[in-house]
Amino acid sequence: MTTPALLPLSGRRIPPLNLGPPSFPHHRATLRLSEKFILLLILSAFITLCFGAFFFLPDSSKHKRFDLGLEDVLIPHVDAGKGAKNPGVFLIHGPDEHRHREEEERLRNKIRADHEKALEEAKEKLRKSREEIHAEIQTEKSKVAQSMKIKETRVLPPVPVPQRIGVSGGDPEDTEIRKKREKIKEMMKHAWDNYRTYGWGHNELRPIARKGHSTNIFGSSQMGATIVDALDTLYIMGLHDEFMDGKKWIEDNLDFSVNSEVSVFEVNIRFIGGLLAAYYLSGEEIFKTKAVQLAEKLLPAFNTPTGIPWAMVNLKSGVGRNWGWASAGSSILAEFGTLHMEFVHLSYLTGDLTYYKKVMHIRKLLQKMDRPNGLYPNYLNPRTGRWGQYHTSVGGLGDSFYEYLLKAWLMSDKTDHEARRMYDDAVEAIEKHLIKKSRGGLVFIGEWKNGHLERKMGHLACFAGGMFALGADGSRKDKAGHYLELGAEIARTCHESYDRTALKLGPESFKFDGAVEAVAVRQAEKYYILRPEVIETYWYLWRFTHDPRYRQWGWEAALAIEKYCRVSGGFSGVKDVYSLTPTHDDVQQSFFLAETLKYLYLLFSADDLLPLDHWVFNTEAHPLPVLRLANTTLSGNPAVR
Ligand code: DMJ
Repeated sequence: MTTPALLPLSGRRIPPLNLGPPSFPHHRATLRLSEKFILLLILSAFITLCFGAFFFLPDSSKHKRFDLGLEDVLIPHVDAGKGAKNPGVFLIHGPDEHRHREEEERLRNKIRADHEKALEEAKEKLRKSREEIHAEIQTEKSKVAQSMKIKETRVLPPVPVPQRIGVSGGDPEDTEIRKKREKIKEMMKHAWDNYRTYGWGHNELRPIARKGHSTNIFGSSQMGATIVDALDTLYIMGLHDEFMDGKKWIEDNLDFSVNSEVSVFEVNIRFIGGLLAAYYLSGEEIFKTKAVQLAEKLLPAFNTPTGIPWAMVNLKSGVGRNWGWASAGSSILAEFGTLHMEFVHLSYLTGDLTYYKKVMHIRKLLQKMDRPNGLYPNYLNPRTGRWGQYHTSVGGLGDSFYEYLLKAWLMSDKTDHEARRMYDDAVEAIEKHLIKKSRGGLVFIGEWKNGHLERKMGHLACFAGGMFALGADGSRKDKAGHYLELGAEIARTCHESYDRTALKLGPESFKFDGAVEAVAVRQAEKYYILRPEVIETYWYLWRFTHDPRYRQWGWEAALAIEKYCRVSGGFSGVKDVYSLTPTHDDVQQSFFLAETLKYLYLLFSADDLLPLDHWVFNTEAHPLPVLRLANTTLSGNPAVR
């Protein structure tokens, strides 16, 4: 790079005024006054001429083009505009020239200095030993770890905590009902105590082998899934010693800085949901702190080209990926669509809108997409933003997405109209294309696969009975009665799926094909793994109708669980509900304590325990309070609107 010669504005040279000592002193004394006067006159005429020449030059001569030849040091001219062809050519306005020259010089010096500094640093590095370099890297690492720790232990802003309404009590008046409720509490104690003895700290329990158990959804680490999932059930049942025991384990052991790949959905609904519910019920800060620490670890899962999160994320590295079996690398509707409730609460509690924005982005993206027959396919590719296989279900892979649309509306104190609209549209399409009546008069929800309806309903889809009942109030065209009735029909069908088995426990999935109604056909669909959905639906229907049949059906299920799933080391799933000599699968699922036993307990409690106008249950049965934001904001801070 060469510095261009800088020329004066006019291009002429002005002879310097000699104000110094006279150049011909020997004449000085001899000059007379008149001569001095004439000289002065000539001088002033000359100055006037120069001055005039400067002012009367044509305007264009004031602008001079300079080709700086500096492609990398650009001081764009204000008039250059977007279409300027040669960014190296500058138009320099007269009065600005000096400033530009200085700026140019400054930049050049800075570049030179930076280069020299980088060179020095590189030389310095080369002189260092491997050990020294290694030590430096370690120091840098611990600095980063330290700053992350500070972030982890940071004090969260105080926000108005919603009132803890109906967090205990609910004693039923009827003695018979009270006894049943006591029995459910005893079952909870049996499940918890055995986990405490044989599986403490592990994710789940093997009640027959009497040891810890885990699956890939929890990653490779012992994160005490059962403890976190069970906390709120223990709390509402008044099992306070057990609750405090769980709290202590969480305080001392629950650590998310582990090299472990977990399911974003499962960790969100069980851990974040469980911790948030424990916080709102008990008011203990530790649960909120842990929920936020974990949520921060999940955020890298959203780093995809579309913002649709990966199904799994490594809690340490933040690397995400999808399940190998999910339609050509797709993310799953029921997974990325079941984050809203927890993430809205996280933003509320932290004052950090990041969580809220992540889930709203998902919603906006879904709204823009075409939906075949108005139905949402279960698979969406997070790289391309396109649907994967056209498979729609209200059971597995789709279920809780619909549930969260409705619950987003309820949780917002019925102000999130967009969510309600999306729920109503989705339910209308589901009713039109997926809900059918069998020959024997049972209403079921089928699955849409590549253009045809499969007449099969999963145990998971049985939750929809409760969802339709919960969404009845506020439905379009005042169809509340219709949706309550639809919920009741689904409850009846799911009860039939239980009643038509040997164990009075429902299979994983059942068919409606010719003479086959509400019965599993394939061996691989005959298992019952302590799932809650049918009992969940009984409970919602009970709350809205107080029809005693729901308590009766719930009790039948409780007795069957007690009879066929209870073992001395806890509770286990069974492999074939049509066989009177059941084989156990030897797994006590964490959702048995979080959901199944909680819904049973609520079914035999009075309605003032966790009233539905104040609490909304996440898909893992963790109650989160309705956020009434009229006097505050989502970030909890009245100043941030
Ligand atoms: C639970 O983890 C949740 O209810 C989820 O939404 C689906 N299934 C299991 C229990 O069956």
